[in-house]
Amino acid sequence: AARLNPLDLYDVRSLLTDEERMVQDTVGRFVDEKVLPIIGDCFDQGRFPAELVPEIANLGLLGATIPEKYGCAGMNGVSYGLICQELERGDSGLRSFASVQSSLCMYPIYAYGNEEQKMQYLPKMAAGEIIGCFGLTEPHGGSDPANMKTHAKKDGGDWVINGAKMWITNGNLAHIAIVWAQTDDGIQGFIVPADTKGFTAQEVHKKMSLRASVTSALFLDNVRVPDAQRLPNVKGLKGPLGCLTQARYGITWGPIGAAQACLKEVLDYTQERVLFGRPLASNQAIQLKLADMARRITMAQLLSLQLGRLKDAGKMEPTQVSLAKWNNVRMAIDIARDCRDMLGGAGITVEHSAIRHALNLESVITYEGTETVHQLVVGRELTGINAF
Ligand code: TGC
Ligand code: FAD
Repeated sequence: AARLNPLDLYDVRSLLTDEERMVQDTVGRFVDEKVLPIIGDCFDQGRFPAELVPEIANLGLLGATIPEKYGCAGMNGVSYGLICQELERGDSGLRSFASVQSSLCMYPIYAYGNEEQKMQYLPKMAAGEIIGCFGLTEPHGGSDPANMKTHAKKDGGDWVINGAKMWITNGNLAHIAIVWAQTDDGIQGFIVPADTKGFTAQEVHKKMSLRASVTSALFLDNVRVPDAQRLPNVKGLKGPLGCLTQARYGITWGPIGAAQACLKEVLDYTQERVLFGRPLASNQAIQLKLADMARRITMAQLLSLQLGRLKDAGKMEPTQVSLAKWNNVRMAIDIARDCRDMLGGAGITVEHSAIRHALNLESVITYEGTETVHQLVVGRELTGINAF
């Protein structure tokens, strides 16, 4: 009898269009050929593989859902999700790079920028020639961005920005930063070129997670930008939160890839490793764990796909994104930790991927809204009571 695909027990792939399958296969090949051979060493060395950016751009993976008019691929939301899933099957750091560039930097320019800003930045960002970072979180508390201290003051035709941002992905790689700042008119977004006087990025070292990704602090000391650098079409916290909804949507898909990588690894390992005279996989205690992983991956796949279909129909709600981000990252981190355990001692080095994924997912469960934040968003939806 034909065996089911252990990484896709419900044949979720059959629910994809030909075009979506093609996107998945193209990114999957790239990850198999270019990412997997180097990524353990990148993590070990604390190095982001910047040499992969041109190919990621050539494949159309940056700003993939933005229309072709702006040099982008014009794909649908499900395809963007599949891109995230395949990249994170490689490493969460690589998916982070793509999430930030696409959803947190290109999306706000596309959604809140004027035509000149879109033409100036989007084609070069799609080509990977301009890299962006997104500065919302501040050192005193990321979960409550409404309480930001960074502020921008109007001075003639310019804005003068002061403040600090913390834990910023791509910070030291970026040519531009999307900086969110308090103004007399509420929170507004600014496109700040990284070479502007008074702007500095300082890389965060000693990370035990997302080691193949650049994370930085940003400092803005009387940074002066013309009004033309302000994103004119949004004011208030809903500006940055609207970007987060896009990125979080992609993050619901990414950890499915990480979990699949871990499951595949232990399926191979437990069949080959012989203990007590039989393959590890023939023990009930092992099979229960493997079966439970397949169950949780399957549920996450169906959740993200339906979320993507809602998104492409223009019906996706932020609460639905919160539920899926919470569920799918929790699913993946639990699987990665269990897989690490099933590899025994071999599971503690980067020769196997489980520990790398498990450690990466410690960031993924924290960033883009912690697990608790997302649980409280769902609780608020159910009860109508704001418990933050
Ligand atoms: P609240 O009163 O709920 O909302 C303020 C305004 O925003 C609107 N809104 C949203 N709009 C779009 N998408 C969403 N998800 C939205 N959620 C809320 C809302 O309708 C309202 O609009 P209006 O017109 O009425 O003003 O705001 P709150 O202060 O109560 O905050 C709620 C809370 C806690 C959920 C929010 O602050 C939050 O999400 N906190 C977590 C912050 C966070 O996720 N930071 C992430 C930083 S970026 C990052 O981590 C990148 S890592 C990426 C990588 O490397 O891959
Ligand atoms: P805090 O907000 O201080 O939270 C601490 C703890 O308190 C958490 O467990 C939280 O769940 C809990 N908590 C908070 N509020 C409540 C409550 N009301 N009730 C109960 N518990 C609560 N930010 C950006 O802007 N741009 C980026 O590119 C970016 N990249 C990142 C990359 C990495 C690797 C990491 C680790 C973070 C990144 N972040 C980025 C920041 C990230 O979004 C924040 O770390 C996150 O939002 C949490 O903020 P915090 O770290 O200040 O924790």
